[in-house]
Amino acid sequence: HQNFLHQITHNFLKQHDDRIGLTLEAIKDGFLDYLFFNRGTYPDQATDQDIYQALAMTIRDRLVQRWLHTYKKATMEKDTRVVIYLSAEYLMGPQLGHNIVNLGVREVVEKAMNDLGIDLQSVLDAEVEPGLANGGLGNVAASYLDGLSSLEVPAIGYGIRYEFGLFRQSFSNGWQIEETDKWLQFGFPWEIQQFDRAVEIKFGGSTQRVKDESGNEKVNWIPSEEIKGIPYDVFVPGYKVNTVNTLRLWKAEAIDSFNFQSFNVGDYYGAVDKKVSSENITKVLYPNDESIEGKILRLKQQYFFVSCALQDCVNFFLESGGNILDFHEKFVVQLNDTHPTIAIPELMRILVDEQGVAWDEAWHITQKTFGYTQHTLLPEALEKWPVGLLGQILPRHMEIIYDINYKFLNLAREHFPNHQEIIRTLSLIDETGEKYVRMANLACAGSFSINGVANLQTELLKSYTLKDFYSIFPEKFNNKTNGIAPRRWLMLINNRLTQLLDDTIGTGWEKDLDQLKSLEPFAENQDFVNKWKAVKKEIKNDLAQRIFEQQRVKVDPNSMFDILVKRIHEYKRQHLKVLHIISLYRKIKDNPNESYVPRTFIFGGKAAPGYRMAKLIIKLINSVAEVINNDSSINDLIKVVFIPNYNVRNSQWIYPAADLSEQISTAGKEASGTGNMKFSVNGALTVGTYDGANIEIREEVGSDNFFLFGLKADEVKSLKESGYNPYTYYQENESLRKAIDMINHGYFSPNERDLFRPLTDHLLYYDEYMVMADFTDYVRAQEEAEQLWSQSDAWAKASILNTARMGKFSSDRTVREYLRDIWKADAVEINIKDTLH
Ligand code: 4GP
Repeated sequence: HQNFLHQITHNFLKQHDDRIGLTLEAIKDGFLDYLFFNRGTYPDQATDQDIYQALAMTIRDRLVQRWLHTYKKATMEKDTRVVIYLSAEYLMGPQLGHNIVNLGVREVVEKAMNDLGIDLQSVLDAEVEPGLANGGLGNVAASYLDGLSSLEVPAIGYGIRYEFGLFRQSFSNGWQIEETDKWLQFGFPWEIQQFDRAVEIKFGGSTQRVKDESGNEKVNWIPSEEIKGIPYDVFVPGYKVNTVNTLRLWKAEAIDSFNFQSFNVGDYYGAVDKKVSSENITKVLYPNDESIEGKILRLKQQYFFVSCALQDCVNFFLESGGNILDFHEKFVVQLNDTHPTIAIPELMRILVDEQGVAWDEAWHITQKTFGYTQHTLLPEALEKWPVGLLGQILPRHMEIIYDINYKFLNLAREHFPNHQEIIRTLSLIDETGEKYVRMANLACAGSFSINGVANLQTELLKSYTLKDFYSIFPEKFNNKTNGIAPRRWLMLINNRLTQLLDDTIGTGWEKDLDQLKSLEPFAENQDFVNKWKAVKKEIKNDLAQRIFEQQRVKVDPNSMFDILVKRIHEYKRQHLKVLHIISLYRKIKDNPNESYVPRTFIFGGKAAPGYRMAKLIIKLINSVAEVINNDSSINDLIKVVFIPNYNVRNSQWIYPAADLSEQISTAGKEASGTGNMKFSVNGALTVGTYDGANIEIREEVGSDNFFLFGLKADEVKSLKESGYNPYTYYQENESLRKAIDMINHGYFSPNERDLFRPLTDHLLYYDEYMVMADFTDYVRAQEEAEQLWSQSDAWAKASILNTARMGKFSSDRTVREYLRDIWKADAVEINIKDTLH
């Protein structure tokens, strides 16, 4: 009967090809159909949102069959290995344009819209993006899913369907204001709810030792709270292949949303209370990119989604006839930083308590299942949870962690006999004061692979952060330098450059970014150089126009667009950039008759709402912008713009327009960076420190095409150890002193002179991130950039070489390395002509 129904569906699809067809007519018909029957409107009366939703549904139709085939024919099949990606964050970006590009129908869709008198770009602009991430690690999670699909490898990403994503940022009087991100307000057309795959999640209570039928001891967990996880599947299509993988995001719901006992006694609010508190778990993304210690809700979020994910994997593996002892053959589970680490004791619990697997065997399976990616070098970002809190929310997991720790420390003692101090640092439990569970230690003990995200960071992990783990398990450590998806970060966002590339070197580079190499000889071709400059100019015009529409600030597209966009954080040193701008401004004012390179400084980025210094930096940038942009005496030579609400959508206008990319973190602090790659592949030159992936970018593009400055990681360390005194730099460098004095004298805050004191005092007397020490060399690098800029052909050539030499940083390369060294999963070609059963 089931086969019969499948057959009917397939016959139906063949006859009614218009739901899956990629022809101009099919797409136009589909679109008009949705507009009328689904949105209830005529084309001439449709709002932007109607048009967006109708086109989204039309494109989604084209994904469903491919997705279903991938899921049923590849993922669920017992004998294919599936990559499972666990991440608390996914920065998916706007979906419509991306899915159109990956389906390979950009031109057809553009034409279909044109025929109907609609501008595709304005449709794309109507999308509200799912901002389910803080930044970096969510961005790579999304890129790697895209890469897995493009390489036709079956994969599932698991995460949380936050009702509210990362807050929206606006400015009031220069200060950051946070507003709720209601991204689901108009509905999200790219997901399918899967009620029948809901699972139950337990919290709290206690454990009990009981004997099973055969007299073996077993542990029962008697929870005090149970809720339901409902999955929503988001399509992840590969580029011009049939593979459409699944991003399965979980929403928390109450099991019993209505408590009738309370209701009967007239307590209506009490009755819905439980529903509200259960659903709170997936209400909002924590807006911090560092760890959020001690927040019960955050721990519940983490456990909620990993338990949903592992239960789901176990369920469909057993449904398809798998043997639980082969779990690690079927799945490899990548932990995206420490946030999903509770998956390790959770898998142990499922195997031992629910599936009756013996402890040692379960540990063997667990250790063969997990790989761990570490994304940070900031010690404060290494997550830890108070033992009391973890034990209260997850009592069974706390026992399991202690058991793991006991065995793990026995092993560690064999490596380090009589090294009590090392054993203490290796322990999964921090016992130096209040007891904590160290999630990074748990991840290292429970995974077969531990990787950093750029060479330098991996080396620093091995020699400092995870040094003792490295001496016990050197074979587990490996590096996977990050990459970015060329489809989104070049093709989609930079149509103009894409056209020029296609016309010059042909297509094919989007799947094999190394092909951009063949652009190199064109750097010597004057005709091409002129075209390159013309394209850049048009792109900068677009951004200039957007800036004017949004902020009423006129910027000159002929000026150097010097851009710093990323989270606001002291280690990323936006304040170093501000000091440079102020010193330049001072110089122009003091010497108005000299000649200067006209420059536009563009900022973007959000500060964690509780991070006061970062918020003060935002206020400073806006205040400096206010003064400079309104000072007619400098003849518009420099302008400063802070684009509010930096997100994927806004960034898509920014990266292609950059001349100079600012990657100026204190060396040894930025694990990798991926913005640096997005800029460079779009032809920006980098001014950067010897940090993270900057080092590898410079290696690739050549030191002539990169402006390096600043202390190296070991120099930062030794300067700190030898007693760093930032005040001496203030005394010795006049332009630095003048810049700081201007801030301190209230030049940028006339009504509140001391407003920025906390910032300047910190710089003068503490300066953890060595802004003062790097200032002089930073200004030197900026002057070098200005010199090259003055020879516009030489600059264009360096810009071309940046794009041409970025092949290494395709996320396809990174994903291939993960597949080769860690995941060991194969491609499975999807044939949508096959019948499904
Ligand atoms: C970020 C790192 O700060 C950044 O250097 C890296 O490029 C990115 O991960 C991706 O690997 N870390 C986070 C975080 O986003 O929350 O720790």
